[in-house]
Amino acid sequence: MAPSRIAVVTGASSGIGAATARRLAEAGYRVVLTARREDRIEALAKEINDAGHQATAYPLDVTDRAAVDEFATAFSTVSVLVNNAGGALGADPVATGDPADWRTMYETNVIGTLNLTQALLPKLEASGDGTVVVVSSTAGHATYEGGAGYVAAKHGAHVLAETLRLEIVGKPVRVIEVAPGMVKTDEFALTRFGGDEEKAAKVYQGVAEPLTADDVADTIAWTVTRPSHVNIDLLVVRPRAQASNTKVHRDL
Ligand code: 8X3
Repeated sequence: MAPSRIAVVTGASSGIGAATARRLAEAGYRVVLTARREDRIEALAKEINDAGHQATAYPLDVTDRAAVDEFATAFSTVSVLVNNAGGALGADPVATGDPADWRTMYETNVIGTLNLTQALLPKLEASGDGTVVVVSSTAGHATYEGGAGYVAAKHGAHVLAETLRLEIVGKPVRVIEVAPGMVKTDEFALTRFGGDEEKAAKVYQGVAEPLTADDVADTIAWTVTRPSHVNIDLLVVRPRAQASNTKVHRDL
């Protein structure tokens, strides 16, 4: 039997990353789960292995370049890299936003993606059929009030994907961007609002069915499992109740 192809997923400890790891494992990849929280990715790896698929956990902070370079030495080839780690901090207007939050968002959403992509690009190419997925956001394509820090960072992630696709055309590596809109996960809004459950709940208030992490994972797995010559450049996915970043139907 041919050895399973490797799919590395960052931010695999929860939400979209964890759901994507499950989906790619089901699709036959040996998934490598990375995140800072070791207990979470160990538990997920066990769950995936117990289900008869293949997973290993590797604790990693995507902003730590030395650690990322060390991580990359573990592989001779990698077939898929899903850059999912990231997130939002705060929803303050430009006038009062915290520069430290902006910096952290740029570090995780952009530099984290850059670190993993640079470190694994030779391994993706060596696979003869590699795929880089950048999980950006609809915030990478249009702004909204109170979103500037996150929107700027996600625009950065979008530009990274778009530029990389231009630069490596002709090599056997696809560059795919998946841009989700409103997704209700356990942590996204809670992290954004520093653990304030009331503020976090307001984000989804009255919205019939926000996307789930698995809805997004399903789209990511779909893009990855298209034939090699099919490159889904950009997939924007929102719940039916959301027409734009600022136009959301709420039953209140
Ligand atoms: C999440 C979408 O609208 O909270 O990436 O910026 S939004």
